[in-house]
Amino acid sequence: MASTTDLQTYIEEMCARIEVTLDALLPMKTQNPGVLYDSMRYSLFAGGKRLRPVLTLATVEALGGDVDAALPVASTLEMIHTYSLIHDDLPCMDDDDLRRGMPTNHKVYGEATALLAGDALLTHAFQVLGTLQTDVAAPTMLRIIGELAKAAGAMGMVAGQMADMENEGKQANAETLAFIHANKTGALLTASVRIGALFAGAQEAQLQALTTYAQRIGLAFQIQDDILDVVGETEKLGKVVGADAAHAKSTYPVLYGLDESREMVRRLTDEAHHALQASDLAAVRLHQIADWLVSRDK
Ligand code: GRG
Repeated sequence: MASTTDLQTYIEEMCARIEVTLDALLPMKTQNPGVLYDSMRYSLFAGGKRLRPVLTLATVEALGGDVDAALPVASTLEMIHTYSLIHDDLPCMDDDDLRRGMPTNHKVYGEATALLAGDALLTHAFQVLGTLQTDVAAPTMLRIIGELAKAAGAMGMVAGQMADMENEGKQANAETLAFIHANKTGALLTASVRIGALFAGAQEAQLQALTTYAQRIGLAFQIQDDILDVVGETEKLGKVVGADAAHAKSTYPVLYGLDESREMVRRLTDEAHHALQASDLAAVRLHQIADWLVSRDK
């Protein structure tokens, strides 16, 4: 069985292939208007973890599918993720100046260009899927396109973002918080796995098991992110930040406390492992990714 050290190498190798694919899928840097393509590429190549496409490719691999052929499909997940971050940082949303330690897109290119770069990345993902030359049957590609649209739009990420905004400045209840996380972050992560599964021709039972895996790691990832936020804030302020929270936003640590949140992360990760075990898939990488996501410290 591959070790965790191997996982780092695996992720680096997958990321390198994803970079090359993204670069090839966005060749328009020489086209007009250049500033739009510069702005799209600025955020797309700004050092993200590439978690979503890595999940897609690891799922394809677990099912014995063609990882090379899946690269363009996996890359569309990163385009949509990048669009969501550009828009999320805009003054009308989170109004952030920095992302991954660099000036946000609108700080470099201005609000209007950042808005359009996000729109263009979202649309480009569907252009890539709709024009892809592939051996995968057309009905399956249509299902993949539908999955991605559902996860990104008003039945997924956009709904989660909207609910999050509606609850700004107040603590959401458990049900609302679960809705926000399942949609804002969970939907695209789940789609990353499901799309890999569909591309590789998963049986319905395998698809169900992989969906459960993805939902559990999606929520664990988000709770871990909230925990890291609280811990980071505590370190910054040099004191313990309690349930009153340094943030006026809804999070698991604020609602449940740090200890219970950590316990939830453990439980969800266990459930993710069990879902894979029950499905009889040789999914070493997916197991490792589940552990990596919740052991990360940034
Ligand atoms: C604007 C429609 C619209 C949606 C925005 C995903 C999202 C919704 C906002 C991102 C804001 C945020 C901090 C969400 C929490 C989930 C999260 C940790 C996202 C960052 O994902 P990573 O860690 O990012 O995969 P990298 O930088 O590695 O690409």
